[in-house]
Formats: sequence, C-alpha cells, structure tokens
Amino acid sequence: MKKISAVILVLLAGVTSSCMTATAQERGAVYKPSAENIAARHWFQDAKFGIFIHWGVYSLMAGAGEKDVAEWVMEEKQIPIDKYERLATFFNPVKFDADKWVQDIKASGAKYITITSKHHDGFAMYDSKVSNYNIAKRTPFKRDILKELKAACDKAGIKLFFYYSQLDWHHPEYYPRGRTGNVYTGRPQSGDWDSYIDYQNAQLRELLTNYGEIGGIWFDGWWDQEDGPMKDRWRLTETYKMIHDLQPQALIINNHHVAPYPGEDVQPFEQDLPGENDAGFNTTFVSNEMPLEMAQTMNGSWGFNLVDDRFKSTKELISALVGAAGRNSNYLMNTGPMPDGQIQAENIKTFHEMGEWLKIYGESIYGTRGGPIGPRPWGVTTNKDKTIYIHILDWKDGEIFIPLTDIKIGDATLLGKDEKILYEMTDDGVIFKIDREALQNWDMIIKVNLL
Ligand code: JFZ
Repeated sequence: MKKISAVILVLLAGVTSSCMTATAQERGAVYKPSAENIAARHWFQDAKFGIFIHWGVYSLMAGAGEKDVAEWVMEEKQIPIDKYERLATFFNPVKFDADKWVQDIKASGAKYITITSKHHDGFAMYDSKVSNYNIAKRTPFKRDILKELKAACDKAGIKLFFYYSQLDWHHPEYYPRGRTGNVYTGRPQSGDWDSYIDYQNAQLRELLTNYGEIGGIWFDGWWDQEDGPMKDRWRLTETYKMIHDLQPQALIINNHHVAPYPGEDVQPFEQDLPGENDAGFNTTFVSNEMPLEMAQTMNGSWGFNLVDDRFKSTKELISALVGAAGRNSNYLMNTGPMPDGQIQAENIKTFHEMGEWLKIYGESIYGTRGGPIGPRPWGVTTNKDKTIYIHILDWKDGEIFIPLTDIKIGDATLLGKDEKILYEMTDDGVIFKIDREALQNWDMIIKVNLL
C-alpha cells in the first residue's frame, strides 16, 4: 500500500521528470501541511527566538584544549568507539537542574528550546529502549534529561524541540559510511543501511511518543552522505510521514544545507543570515513559503569548549536576532552546557541582558514578519499589522532616508521613548529626522504607525 501510494505520488508529481531516482521521488512528493502544522508554523514565526542546546558525553572533553573542537571531538581526535564509550561511564552532571536552565533561558526572552537528543556520536541523551547506548543505561547519572527538561518547559510555557542526528558514528549498521565516522571508529566494514534507518525511526518514534507534545524535530547529518550513493537512501518521505502522523503540529527542520524536501516545515540556516553564505556550506536558496530559522553559536562552539572565549557581545547577538527578524527568520542561539550540568556563567549573563532588551523592544521582534524594505547597510525593517519597525543598527547622521512609498503615516515615534519624531515625505520615500542623542542607541527603532 505504501509503495503504491508512493508510486502514484511520483507519477502525479514527476510526469515531466524522466529521472525516477529516489531523490526525484522525494523531491517530487506532494506535501500538504495539516491545519495543526500550519498553526504551529505561525506560532513558530511569532516566537522568533529560541535557544539551541548542544549537550552530550562530548561535553566532558570540553574541546580537548582546542578552540575549534567540541561535539565533534570523537571524529576530530579520531577516538575509537571502545574508548569513546568510556566517557559515558563518568558522565555525571550532578548540578543539572532543568528548572534552572529553563528559568535562565526564559529570562533571555526565548520562546523555545532545541536540544540534542542524539548527536553524531550516536549517544542518546534520553532513556531509549531500542539501544542501551544512552544516558539512562550507560551513565552513573541514569536520569532522562529530556524528560526532566520537558516537564520544566511545560511548567514555564516554553516549547521543546529535539535535535536528532541522522548521521551516526557509533551504530554498526550505518554502512556504507559517508564523509565521517570512518575506519578509526573500529566498526566492521559491513552493515545493513536499512536496518540503521529502521533504528533511527524507532528512536524518533520514542521521541514523538514518550515526551508529550513537542515542538518538532531538528535533523542534522544528512550531508554526511551527500556525495555518495547513499544520498538517496535516507527514506525521508517515510520518516517525515511517521512524524507528521504521530504529531501533526511537530515541525520538521533539516539542516541539510540544500533546498527543502517535501515534508519539511522550516528552512534552517547555519551560522549565516538567510541568503548569505559566509560560512560556505549554506544554500543561497531561500524559501518564501516556509518559516526560516538561523542557528548561531554564542562563541565559536556548539558543544562546551573550555578555552573558546570568543564570546559575542550582547549587542552582536541582539543584532543577529534583529537581522534575522528583518529577513523574516527566527534566531536560534546556541549554548553548550558544561559536563557538571550547568550552563556557562557567561551565557547566563548574556541571556539576562538580551531579555532586558527584549522587555523594552520586544514588540518590534515578536509576532513580526520581515518588513517592506529588505536588508540595508543601515539595518532592517519588521512589520506587524499596520506598524512598521525600522531598526537602525548602523547610522551616524541626523537624517535617514527610507524608501517607503505608497504609505500614509499616522505617526512616527522612537520605540522605548514616547517621543514623536519628525519626518518629511518625498516622492521616493520618507526622510526621518533623528536627534544625535538617539543615535547613540545602537538599535534605534523607529516605530511607524500607518493609517
Ligand atoms: C552541524 C553539526 O555537524 C554540528 O555539530 C552542529 O550540531 C551544527 C548545529 O550542525 O554542523 C555542520 C554540518 C555540516 C557542515 C558544517 C557544519 N558541512 O557540511 O560543512
């Protein structure tokens, strides 16, 4: 039955395509998001700001003294599975307190959390029944941190998403291997790919049935097979259907760095604003139908790194949030908790500072969409109903020209102060007069109410 409907889908959608590879099938599949899913997408876009958490047994290695190593330490230091497994035996984060995490995260103004349920190392941070390679079975800590975090999130009204790595450096059946997790792992050079995908889907089923209603699944690792023959064998259509059947509101996000596949609900960008590709691995295709999300580190590392002190300032991080909002995108800001279970003090301080800013200026972010003027060297615009917010991030002069035409302005004020500001309409746009004192404020926001 499943096969027949897949064939029909291909025939319906792919009549013009002569290439019937699995990719064509998955690309051509017709996906109509459910009403619950569409509502969840609206919620997601309104929420705008989430916190990403990379936490696992790799956190114990803390980057092994190198600034650019963290959750990839197994691969980067070529640690074989039999040695790496030992990390779990002393992973004992006694200071982990889910309520404290959620309080500090909530103080940042973030509305959701995305946490690693299994990263590339294959170690599950929850009590999985389909593999004992997990926090409950292999560590002295024994606790299911996802369960505790979900309970804390529910109490605080924060949505929880699970990151899940499709790539697995530990599972023997993840074979043929892709770009990473090769000979050093010590796995036999054989394996049954489809039984790995069955295992992956069984783990996903657990995540979608044992933790109540979740925000969605954030996939990563597809790119490991991008250049090889296994590229087309991820069975995305089947996996995505299972997720949507189990929880229709759950959003599927896949960090594969290519244009979205049918069944996906949000297009992610990693370390880059949507459409920009400074990092070198993002696609420049930007969906104008799906919500967007940009993920970024607070220093240079996803997982905890002892020596990476390249912490971005609160101002830089807020500018990234503002820049994302102006590009119609969410901002997912990452923290890597320490092996004792605590979030780094530097990050907690920044959370609170961002939250203070959002208390005053949040109305120009939450519930908005990208504004009528695309990104400019001076900043961005956001929009909500009949209000346009002009975020001026970099401008030094007393007047600024904004190419807004065909509008009727009711009034213009500086957000956060109740002062009206003067403006002059021209044929090509509006010239706002701003006093130099206001320009000291690095995100000066002009709130324009339209008639
Ligand atoms: C991926 C993960 O590998 C990383 O550990 C982290 O979880 C991040 C959020 O997502 O990062 C990648 C993935 C692929 C490439 C680069 C970074 N790539 O293909 O160049």
